[in-house]
Amino acid sequence: MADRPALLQIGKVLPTMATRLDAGFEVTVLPEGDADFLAARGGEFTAVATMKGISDEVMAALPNLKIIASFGVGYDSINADAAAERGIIVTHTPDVLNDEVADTAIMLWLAVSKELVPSEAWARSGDWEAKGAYPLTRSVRGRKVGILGLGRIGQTIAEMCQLFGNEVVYHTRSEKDVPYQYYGNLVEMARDVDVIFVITPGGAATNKLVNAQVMEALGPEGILINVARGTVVDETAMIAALESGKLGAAGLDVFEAEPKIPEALKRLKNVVLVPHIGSATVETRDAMGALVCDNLDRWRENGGAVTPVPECKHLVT
Ligand code: A2R
Repeated sequence: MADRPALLQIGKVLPTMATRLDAGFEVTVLPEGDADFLAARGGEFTAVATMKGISDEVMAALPNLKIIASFGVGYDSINADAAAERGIIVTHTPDVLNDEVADTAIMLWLAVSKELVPSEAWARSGDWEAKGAYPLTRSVRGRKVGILGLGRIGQTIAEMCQLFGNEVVYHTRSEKDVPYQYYGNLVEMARDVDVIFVITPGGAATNKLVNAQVMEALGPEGILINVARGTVVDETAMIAALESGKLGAAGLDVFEAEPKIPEALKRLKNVVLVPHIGSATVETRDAMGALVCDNLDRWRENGGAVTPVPECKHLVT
């Protein structure tokens, strides 16, 4: 392997990452809108560092590619099966963001239940003086919580819910060895809980998993929190359910066509919307960036990787 392998950078990296990438690699940033670039130079690159996935077209234009180091735990914007077939290792950044994303999920739940946004507006606008105390809100204490996707982040959310005295139940494809009740059927779980936290991966297998039936089962008092991917929830059905009151409220960090958010969703009062900030703190993003670089450095040193995605584990010795 070359001392300083040629690395293609897709998207903007953090300053701490740029320093480390430059130390070990000959870095070229993929120019946007330059159709000729890959045809001319695609063969040079053996490594990719990406902040925003990689399209099938770009992957196909890199015939000598050996590793794709991706920033983030979700890698639904990378065809990992196709990469594995070509012997390309895909890596991601699990675990280092569990606490941050769980914090964001709990923040959204608290903000929705305790009506942070409208009550803050009440304080600022002078309504408090003019109209008196803000109407009573709902407590998160003692609620029954359903977690859709009890993986690394889902389990962290479950642990945080212990602090509020919540009973936690969950739905996944396979039952886990955990002290929480398992539901094999998502609609049945939705019927039994006060809130659902959505924290599965994105991609085809989970597309619109939370459909109208699930949201209606969650009900007029129910709360939906999505910190996974916008695609996991049927957004059109969610807007209809929130508008009609069939679903009580929602706290959303992710959207189907983000950064676009449907106007109908923005108009709703029973939602809290944040711009995909799940893991977006200085501390956690630095930790994620460091793990991207750790993966690339390991590969440069011995062809391995620290955190390959499951589809590519067999490529790493
Ligand atoms: O289904 P299982 O037994 O493989 O459990 C996984 C669950 N899951 C699903 N649950 C229901 N229906 C599905 N079609 C389905 N597919 C996967 O989601 C597992 O319990 C959980 C994913 O856990 P981890 O792989 O540990 O992911 P992590 O680190 O918690 O992150 C979850 C997602 C990322 O993929 C990003 O999209 C987002 O959070 O940041």
